[in-house]
Amino acid sequence: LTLGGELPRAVADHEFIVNFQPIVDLGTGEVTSAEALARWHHPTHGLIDPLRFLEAVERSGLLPAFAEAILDQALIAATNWRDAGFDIPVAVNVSPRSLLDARFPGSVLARLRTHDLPPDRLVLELTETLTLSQLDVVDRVLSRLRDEGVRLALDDFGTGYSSLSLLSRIPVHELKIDRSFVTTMESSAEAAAVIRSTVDLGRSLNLDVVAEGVESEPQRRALWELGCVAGQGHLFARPMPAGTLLATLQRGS
Ligand code: G
Ligand code: G
Ligand code: NA
Repeated sequence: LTLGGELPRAVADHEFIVNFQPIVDLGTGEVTSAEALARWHHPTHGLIDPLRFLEAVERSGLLPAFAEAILDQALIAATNWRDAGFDIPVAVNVSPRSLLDARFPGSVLARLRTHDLPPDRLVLELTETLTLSQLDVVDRVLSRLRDEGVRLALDDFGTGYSSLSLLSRIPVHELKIDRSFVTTMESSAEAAAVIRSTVDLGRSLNLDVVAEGVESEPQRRALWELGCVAGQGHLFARPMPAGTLLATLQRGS
C-alpha cells in the first residue's frame, strides 16, 4: 500500500475508526464483550482493512497517536454501552511495538481515568509475535497495567512456536484460540486436540478461553462439547459500529 504519506492527515482528520465484534456465550448467545477492530475510513478509497495499513502505521512514528485514537474510541463505546445498562468489557488489539514503549502503560491508564472506566473493563489483546528477547521490557510494561487491573489476552493462541513459553513468562487472563483451528476442527483431529488442550489449560490456570472465527452451527456445537464457552465469529455477528452493537444489545440478541 502506498498510502504511507497520508498517515499524518489520517490521524489528524480522525479517519481511523473502530468497529466492534461481539464475543458471545457459546451456550446462550449472550454478548459478553466486544473486540475493537480498526478501519481506515479513507476519503477516496473507502474503508480500508488493518492488514493493509497497520505495518505502515507501526513503521511511521504515528503508532502512539493511532493507538490512542483507537483506544479512545473503544473506551467511549464501552462507557456508552455501560451507561445504557450493558456493562461489558471492550477488547483492544495492541501492536507488539507499543509494548516496547515505556510510555504506553501510562497512556492507557490516563485514558481509563479520563473516560472514568474501571481498568477491568479493558482487555488488551497481545499477539504471539513478540520475540523472547524482548520479554523483559514487555513484562515491565504489562506488569504495570496488570497491577492496575487491566486484563490481558493472548491472541491467535496456538499459532506461535512459543505460545507456551510466552504464557509462562507473561501472565494473562484470557487465551484466544486462533481461527485456523476452529476452521479445521471438524476434519482435523490435530486442530480439535489443540482446542481441547487449550480449554484444559485455561481450566487449570483459571483463564478465560475464547474461540475465534466461529462461522457455523456445527462449529459452535463442537466447541461447546469440548468445553469452550465463549466465541466470536460470523455465525454471531460481523464487526459493526458501536451504535449498531448497542442496538443489538438492546434487542437482546
Ligand atoms: O478486522 P480484521 O479481521 O480485518 O483485522 C485484521 C487484523 O488486524 C487482526 O489480526 C487484528 O488483530 C488487527 N487489528 C485490528 N484492529 C487493530 C488495532 O487497533 N491495533 C492493532 N495493533 N491491530 C489491529
Ligand atoms: O487477529 P484477530 O484475532 O484480531 O482477528 C480478528 C479478525 O478476524 C478481524 O479481521 C475480523 O474481521 C475477522 N473475523 C472475525 N470473525 C470472523 C469469522 O467468523 N470468519 C473470518 N474468516 N474472519 C473473522
Ligand atoms: Na485480536
